[in-house]
Amino acid sequence: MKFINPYVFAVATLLMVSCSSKKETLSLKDAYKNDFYIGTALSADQIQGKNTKEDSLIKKEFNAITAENIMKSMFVHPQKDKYNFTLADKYVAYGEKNKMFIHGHTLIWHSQLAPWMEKIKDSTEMKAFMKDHITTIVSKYKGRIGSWDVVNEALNEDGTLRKSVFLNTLGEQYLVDAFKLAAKADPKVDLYYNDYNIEDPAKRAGAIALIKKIKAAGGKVDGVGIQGHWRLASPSIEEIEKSILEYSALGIKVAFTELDITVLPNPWDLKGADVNQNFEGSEKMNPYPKALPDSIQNKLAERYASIFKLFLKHKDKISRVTFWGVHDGQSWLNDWPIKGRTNYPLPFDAQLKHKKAYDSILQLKAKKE
Ligand code: 9MR
Repeated sequence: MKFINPYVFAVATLLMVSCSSKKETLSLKDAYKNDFYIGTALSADQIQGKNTKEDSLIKKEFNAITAENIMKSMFVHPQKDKYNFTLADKYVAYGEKNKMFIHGHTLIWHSQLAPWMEKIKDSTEMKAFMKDHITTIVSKYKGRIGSWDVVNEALNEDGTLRKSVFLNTLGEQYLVDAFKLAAKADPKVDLYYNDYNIEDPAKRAGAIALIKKIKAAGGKVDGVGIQGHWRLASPSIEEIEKSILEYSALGIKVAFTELDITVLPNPWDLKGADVNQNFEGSEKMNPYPKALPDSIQNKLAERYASIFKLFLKHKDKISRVTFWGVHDGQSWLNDWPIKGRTNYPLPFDAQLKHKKAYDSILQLKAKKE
């Protein structure tokens, strides 16, 4: 038998191991580490690490987190004089333990309000609520949370202000007040305005006007959160690019905060269809209950690739890209706008296996570096 130098053998083995482990540890967060944070939204179970497989996937792939629900007002502030921070504390501790960027979602939002908040009718009471709510929560996590969605979804599709309980009681001043209160409670934390469809021209113009007004009135706005609940064919890359450019021209950061791409038919796209019609249980509206056909899997991968290609082009303007959920099985899009469907909007499937979309996002970096 030929003599093998044990030293050469050891080095070769080491090299093989390190190469293969390098391949194995390749992840979204590592691939994009010099570009922007890659985040995910965590459910209450994920915050508590209940599923070990999901937990290792989260730690491997993501370096930023958002609480999908547990920081919303109905959960943290269920009664006027009562806060419940049990899960929020666990969420922040989870991020710290894993050295992740921690985002706060969300302070002022018309949805998922506690019932007592819905009953607020006058400006004095609403002012007191906002002061107490924002100051208590932001101060509690001062220095530990990196950014907050201060106001969420204040706009209608045409760019006008949504008639929320906040607008009805305080007028548009509530927007300025919210940002001022948050900055006072933690002067260093980044403050965002977060909304969906604000890459569409009319709503985008409304968002730009709103951010300018808040800033002109002395509010601190550090960034805009474009949620990114998108479709395979829309919005166009051109509109997304225009949005990145126009928002960053305001001197603020751009984050994509709730990215997912639905592959299912939308009842509102069916021209002439009655949206009140009951689509639940309809096979036509739930075409892939068992698996996603390759042709659509490929389309999803191509769509993610073109979106991330654009993000990379503007990485100097983008602070964070967060997927709305860890895997397809968790996505809110399985139940909206029609309950009980099977959707495939994320880079990981319901079995936690990475999809072609994941590969296409990683591939962009492999080509570059
Ligand atoms: O994903 C969230 C879902 O579990 C909740 O039921 C829903 C309640 O409104 O909120 C979802 O998250 C929303 C986010 O907080 C704000 N932007 C839109 C998201 C999808 O509805």
